[in-house]
Amino acid sequence: MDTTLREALQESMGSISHSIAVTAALGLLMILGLVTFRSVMSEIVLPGIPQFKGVPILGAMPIYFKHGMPQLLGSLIAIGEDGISYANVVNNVLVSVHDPAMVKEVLSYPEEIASREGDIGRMSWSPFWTLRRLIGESLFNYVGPDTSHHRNVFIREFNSTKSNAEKFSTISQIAQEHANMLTGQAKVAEVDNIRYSADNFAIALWGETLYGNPHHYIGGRVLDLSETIITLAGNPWPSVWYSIQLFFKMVTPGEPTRTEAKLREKVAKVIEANFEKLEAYEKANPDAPLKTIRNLSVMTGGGRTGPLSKFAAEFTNLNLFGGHHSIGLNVTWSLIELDNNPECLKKLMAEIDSVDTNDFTSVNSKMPYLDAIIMEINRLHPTVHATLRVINRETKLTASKKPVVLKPGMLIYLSYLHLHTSPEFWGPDSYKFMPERFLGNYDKSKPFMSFGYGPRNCVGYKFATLAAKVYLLTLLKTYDLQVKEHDHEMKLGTLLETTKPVAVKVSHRF
Ligand code: HEM
Ligand SMILES: *C1O[C@H](CO)[C@@H](O)[C@H](O)[C@H]1NC(C)=O
Ligand SMILES: *[C@@H]1O[C@H](CO)[C@@H](O)[C@H](O)[C@H]1NC(C)=O
Ligand SMILES: *[C@@H]1O[C@H](CO)[C@@H](O)[C@H](O)[C@H]1NC(C)=O
Repeated sequence: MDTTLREALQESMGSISHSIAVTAALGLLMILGLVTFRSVMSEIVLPGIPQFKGVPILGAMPIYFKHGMPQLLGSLIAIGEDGISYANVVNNVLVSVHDPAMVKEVLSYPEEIASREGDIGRMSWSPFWTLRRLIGESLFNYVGPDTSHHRNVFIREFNSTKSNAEKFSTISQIAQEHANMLTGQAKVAEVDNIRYSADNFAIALWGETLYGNPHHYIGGRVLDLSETIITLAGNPWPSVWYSIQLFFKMVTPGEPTRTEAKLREKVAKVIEANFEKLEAYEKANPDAPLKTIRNLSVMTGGGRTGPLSKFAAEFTNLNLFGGHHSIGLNVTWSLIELDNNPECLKKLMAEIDSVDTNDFTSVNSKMPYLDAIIMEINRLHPTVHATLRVINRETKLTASKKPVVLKPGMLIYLSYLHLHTSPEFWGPDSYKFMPERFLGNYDKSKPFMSFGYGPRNCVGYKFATLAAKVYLLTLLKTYDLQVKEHDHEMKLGTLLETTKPVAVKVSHRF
C-alpha cells in the first residue's frame, strides 16, 4: 500500500493512528453494549454449521479488523468442509459460502431475498454502503424496477460485439500510444511498476471513450482517487466508524460522514473537469458520433447537449471505482505468468504474429490462444476475488447438505478466488498456469465466475476483455518484456493485487 492510500485510510479514521483507533473502537463498542459476550463468543446462529471461534472473548473480531475480510474468509473456508461456515463479528453474522452450487444459489436470489447493501434501516456492514457514500448511487446498489432497464443500457453499450467493434480503433490507438510511452524515444527502458502504466492506459481509454479526453490520466489525480475509493470500499473500518456515528446520531443513515464528503467533493471536481472537456469536444465536433457518456445519457432520457441524465451522471462516478485497476491488474498478472511460462509466451507470439491485429474480427474471434490466456489469468488471478450479499428475507439454502436457514441481516461472503483455484474443483494442477484448459471444447462445468454470476453479474465483460486483450497484445507486439523479479505473489486487497511493484524491462522488438 503506498503512502497516499495509507493517508486516505488514516484520514477516514479521523487521523488517529491505527492501534489507538483499534483500541478506541473496541472500547466504544464494548461500552455501547454492541459487543456482548453472547454475540462475540459463541451464540449458535446456524446449528450444525462450523463456526469460526477465533480468539478468546473477542472471537473473529480482531482478525476481521486487523487483517480484513480476505484473511477471515480464508479461515472460514478452511473449517467449512461442506462448503459453508460462519463467524460472529460484533453483532454481524458473516457466512462464507464456498461450494459452487451454493454460491450459484446465493447469486441467483432475487433482490427481495438478497442484495449488495441490505436494508438501510438495519444498516449492515456491507462495504457497498461505503462505496455508495463515496460515489453516490450507482447500478451496483440499485434495487427496484429501474434495474433491468439500466443493465440493458450498459449491456448494449459495453457487452455487445457491435459496440465493441465501434470502439476497437480507439482502444488500439490508445493502447499503442501508451505502449510507446514506456520507452519514449529510447529503444530500451526499465518500468518500475507496469501496473501503473496499464492503469494509465485504462484511464486514458475511459477518458477518450466517455468524454473525448485521452489526457484523463495526466497528473495522476484519477488514479489516486480511484485507488482511494477502492481501498476504502474494501476496508472494514469505514463501516465500523459509520456504525458508531450512527449510534450517536452524528450522521443520517446512508449519508456520507464529513471526511467522506470531502472525498466526494474531489470526485465531483474530476467529473466537472471531464464534463467541460466533453462540452468542448461536442462544440468542436458537432457532427461526430456521440461520446459514450452522452450516448448513455441520451439512451436514458438526457438531451444531446446540456446536463447528463441521472443514469449517465451516476456512471461518471461509478467509473472512478470500476474498470481501471481491474484492467491494469489483469495485464500485470498476464505479464507475470507469461514471463514464468515461456512456452505459453512462444505460442502466443506465434498467434499474434499470424493474424492482423489491426482487424477487430481477428482480435475478437480469431485468437483462441490469447482468449485462453485471458481466461486462465482470470481463473488464477480474478481481479474481483470475492463479493457479498446481505440477506433481506429469511430463506432456506437448498443446495446445502445440512439444513441452513439464512436470516435477515446476515452477510454472505462468496470467494471467487477459492472457486477458481481449489484442487477440489480443478484437480491437483489447480494452481498451475495452463491456458490449454480453455482451448477447444473445454469442460464448462467447473466453477468459473470472474465476472460474477446471475442477475447482477458484470455488464462490462466484453469491453473489459477486449481492452485487456488489445493492450496486452500491443505490448507484446511492440516489446520484448522481461519481468525483473520472479517471486510475485497475490495480495488480497479489495482487488487482487501483487505484494510488490512489478518492474519490467522493455526492449523494442524491431
Ligand atoms: C477486468 C475487468 C472487470 C472485472 C474483472 C469485473 C468484474 C465484475 C464482477 C465480478 C461483478 C459482480 C460483482 C458481484 O457479484 O457482486 C461485476 C459487476 C459489475 N460490473 Fe464489472 N468487471 C470488470 C469491468 C467492468 C467494466 C469495464 C464495466 C463498465 C461498464 C463494469 C461494470 C460493472 C457493473 C455496473 C456491475 C454491477 C452490475 C449490477 O449490479 O447489475 N465492469 N463486475
Ligand atoms: C483481466 O481481464 C480479463 C479480460 O478483460 C478479465 O476477464 C479478467 O477478469 C481480468 N483478470 C485480471 C487478473 O485482472
Ligand atoms: C449509442 O450506442 C449504441 C451502441 O453502440 C448505438 O447502437 C446507438 O445508435 C448509439 N446511440 C446514439 C444516440 O448515438
Ligand atoms: C456479456 O457477454 C458475454 C459473452 O457473450 C456473455 O457470456 C455474458 O453473459 C454477457 N453479460 C451480460 C451481463 O449480458
